[in-house]
Amino acid sequence: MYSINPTKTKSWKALIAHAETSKGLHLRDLLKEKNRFESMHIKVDDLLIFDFAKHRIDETTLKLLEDLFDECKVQESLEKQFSGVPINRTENRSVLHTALRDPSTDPLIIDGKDIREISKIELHRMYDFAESIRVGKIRGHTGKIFKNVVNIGIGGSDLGPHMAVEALKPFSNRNLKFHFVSNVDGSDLHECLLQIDPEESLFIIASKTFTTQETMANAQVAQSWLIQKLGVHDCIEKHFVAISSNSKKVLQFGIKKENTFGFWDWVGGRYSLWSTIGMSLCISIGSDNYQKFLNGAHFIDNHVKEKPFRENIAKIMAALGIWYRNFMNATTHAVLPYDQNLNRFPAYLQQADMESNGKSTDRNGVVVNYSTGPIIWGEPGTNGQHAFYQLIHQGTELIPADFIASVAPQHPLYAHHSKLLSNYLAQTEALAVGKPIATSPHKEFQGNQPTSTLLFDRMNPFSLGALIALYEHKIFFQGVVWNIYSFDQWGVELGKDMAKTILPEIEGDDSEHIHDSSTKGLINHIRVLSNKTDNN
Ligand code: G6Q
Repeated sequence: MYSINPTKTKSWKALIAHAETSKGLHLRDLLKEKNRFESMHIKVDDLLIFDFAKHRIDETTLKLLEDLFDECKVQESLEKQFSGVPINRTENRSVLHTALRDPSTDPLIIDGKDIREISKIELHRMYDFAESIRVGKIRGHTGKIFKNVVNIGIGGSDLGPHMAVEALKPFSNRNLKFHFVSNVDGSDLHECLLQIDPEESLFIIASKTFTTQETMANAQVAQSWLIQKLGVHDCIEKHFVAISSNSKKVLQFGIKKENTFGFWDWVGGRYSLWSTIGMSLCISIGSDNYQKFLNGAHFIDNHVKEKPFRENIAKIMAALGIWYRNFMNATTHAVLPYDQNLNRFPAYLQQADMESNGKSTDRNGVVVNYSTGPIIWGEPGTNGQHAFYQLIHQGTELIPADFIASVAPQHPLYAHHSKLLSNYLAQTEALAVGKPIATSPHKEFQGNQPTSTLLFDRMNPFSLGALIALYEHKIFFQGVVWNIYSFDQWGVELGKDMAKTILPEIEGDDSEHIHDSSTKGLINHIRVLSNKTDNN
């Protein structure tokens, strides 16, 4: 990968100067410009419209951001990613989740193997398995049809499938109930096991490494619970499936080869929804719909590869994020789906974005002297309107926000949908133009809060695939400009290691460990209280 310090580029310096002169811009005035909407929206077939007219930008801003992308070699980097160059340098891996959704059969060789061929074989195994579960061909140990699917996984092995199963509920097999257990807080698994009948439950153990503490702890307890409930060890064969790249560990755990679905190092955890990690989604919506989901993402892959900057939604999204983060000092970015079924989307994006671009060391190993990824947060509208929108409207922060909705509802309550959409549009208008004159200063709205509008024709497997892919590419483009490695996640390691040291101490090991005074005090407190509880 290239290593270009963005602050050294001509366009970065020009953007700093331009930001100074843009300080006086107000959306109320910008939106009065002739043809503003016409020149600042992108319509993609019958899929979606992306409106970026409600941003504190003008033609100069867009031109300078485009120059920045050119100087930072964004397009060249994208081509490297697609061609399999190991752009995840700190782990020496290619980044090819895009290949999973590409129907092409042209060989793409990574580590001596044609990954297009091997991934298609694995995806087809998943389709067959998912269909057999859906029609009741594969059943539990006592011959009962599965009614519960429990995905045990965490992080990238949970957030994607969980979000997508929720988002596509209207396309799901309603005879099946889906549960997602991720947390090592025992309540997560315990509450799930209370709800399900062991004879009718399929467990999917989703873990790329098959060593993750939380997932392994939950999988082991689920396994013992099932054996105890069904009375025979053999029941595991019928009720447990593994999704992993570590076949050795899966076998050791006791899951048979036929029930193991693989994926590979060139698919990062938080980008793995397109692989067999999507098993729960595939069972929920069926393999035809799952393929439409992949097609939607592939459609966007082509869009971002082919479209020039001004017609490229992911590039504009990325550029706007950089404009606010680096030149207007915005620290957060809100993602606000006006779609209840997308209620897990902000949480999913938090991982995708913050684990990818929450870095402060550049590609040369040097600490950066500019801001990188913002804090991503959000909740579905209209709920958020009755909670945190107050701060966006009248607080002191600049908070760019993405408003996501669909013209067609996913339910038959049409009057509700008109109400939802009127709120959706009213909020972006109110945030932009505000209300500068009111009967009291407390009732004034300054406006000038920027928003992007992503309005889909309808939410379905294809459009969900497209939506996710847009954000994936946005994240990648920003990482290129910020000159960071977006596909590693070393920041999650330290706490994990320390937890391993603290575990035996909490459990009563008396050997001396070095901790800061606060942590030591808290460990002692837990030990004292746990002893008291044990003695009662
Ligand atoms: C994602 C991360 C991380 C990972 C989880 C689960 O990009 O790598 O969130 O997905 O730690 O890991 P396993 O799938 O190996 O259990």
